[in-house]
Amino acid sequence: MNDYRKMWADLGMDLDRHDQLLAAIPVLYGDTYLSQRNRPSGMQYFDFVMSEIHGLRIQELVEHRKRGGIVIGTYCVFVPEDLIIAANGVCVGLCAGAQFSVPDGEAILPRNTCPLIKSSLGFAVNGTCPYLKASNFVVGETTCDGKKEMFEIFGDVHPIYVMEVPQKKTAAGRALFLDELYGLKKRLEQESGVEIAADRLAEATAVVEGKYRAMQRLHAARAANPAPVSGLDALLVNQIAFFDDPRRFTEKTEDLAAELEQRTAANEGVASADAPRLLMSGSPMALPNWKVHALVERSGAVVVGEESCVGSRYYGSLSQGRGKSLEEQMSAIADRHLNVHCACFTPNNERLDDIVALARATNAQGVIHYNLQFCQTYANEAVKVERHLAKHGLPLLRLETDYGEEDTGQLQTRIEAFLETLRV
Ligand code: BJ8
Repeated sequence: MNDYRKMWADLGMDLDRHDQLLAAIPVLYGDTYLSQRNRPSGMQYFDFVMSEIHGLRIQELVEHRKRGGIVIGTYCVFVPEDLIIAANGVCVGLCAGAQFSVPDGEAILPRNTCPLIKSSLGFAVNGTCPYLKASNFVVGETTCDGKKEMFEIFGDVHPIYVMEVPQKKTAAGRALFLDELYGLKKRLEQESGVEIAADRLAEATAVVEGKYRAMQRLHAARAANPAPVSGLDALLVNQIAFFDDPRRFTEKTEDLAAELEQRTAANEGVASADAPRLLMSGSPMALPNWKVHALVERSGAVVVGEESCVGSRYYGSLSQGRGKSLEEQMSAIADRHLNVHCACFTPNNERLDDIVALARATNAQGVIHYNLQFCQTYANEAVKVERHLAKHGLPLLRLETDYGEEDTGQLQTRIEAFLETLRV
């Protein structure tokens, strides 16, 4: 790796704490990723991205800002990337999946808060997230109560703009969301000095949806048996999608998907054809949260899909019938995002159908409902998920965990017991 210390210092980072973080990542990555066998060669690019996660990509962001562009941080798939790109912006999903920053979050927030929220705030205050430091401002959202309250505290540390996301999929909810998108558009135009005109937005949407299409192709390739790629590797691609250059990411993901299709044609896979196949569903797994995928795959099963915002909820929906005018495009973007079936909505029965459809399409034999500890929205919705999957004859294992390692033995035991029931 090049020496980026001057860049990090110029960004105002805490270099000593950051050294601790950087020392931990390669060990975790090596143990989790590089120990896997028979990985597709297309994963080399994503390994490279990880090796430069706080280096080369941050340098690109810094240079983009020097050229007059803006960098916007986000925590939720309800923030449309194409609006940001159309304002000469780069959209980066921010660090929120590491135990490293949880104690910093817990120094401020109650401990019985979702780890994603504690990790986000922890990174904001501990000076170790260069993506946040490189950003002009962050766009937060009113999806869940814990997040929206945290964003008020976050605003003391870094500029933040909070957009409202409705809780019901009604005409009034849609009108509110569309109005919020116009508010965000105006804020982005103020920051960048760039007018988001119809032609700029159309081009940006083509870039973003090109990325979603590539991810859909990768997703489709995972339906093959034997699985041509591990769930861990596919999860990593889904995580990197949030901060990599979208055009480069699309090209590399298409290459990877093509390689997986060739593997399938040659009947080649990373697991045996009789390995249990599982769909993961529930709270998002932000980088570097690989915990449950790793436990599942070390137990001899393979994860074949993620019904998650770091998964199908992110790339599953494309804008439909997009017209040329700005108004038509904004409307189509609103509809694309309201098609994300997050548990913050009530009712949210579409998600129940999505899980069954995804399990069928990926040839999964069972579903793991993954819940971040203290994430009430997904925990309570899991009751309906359980009833719905039972009606469809799909076995379900509900897990609740945080980013720590204390419960891995217990989780492993429960996962292995679940896999036994699938094998008989
Ligand atoms: S669209 S899932 S990314 S809000 S922060 S709800 S884990 S308690 S992240 Fe999300 Fe947008 Fe919905 Fe997706 Fe639970 Fe934690 Fe809240 Fe969370």
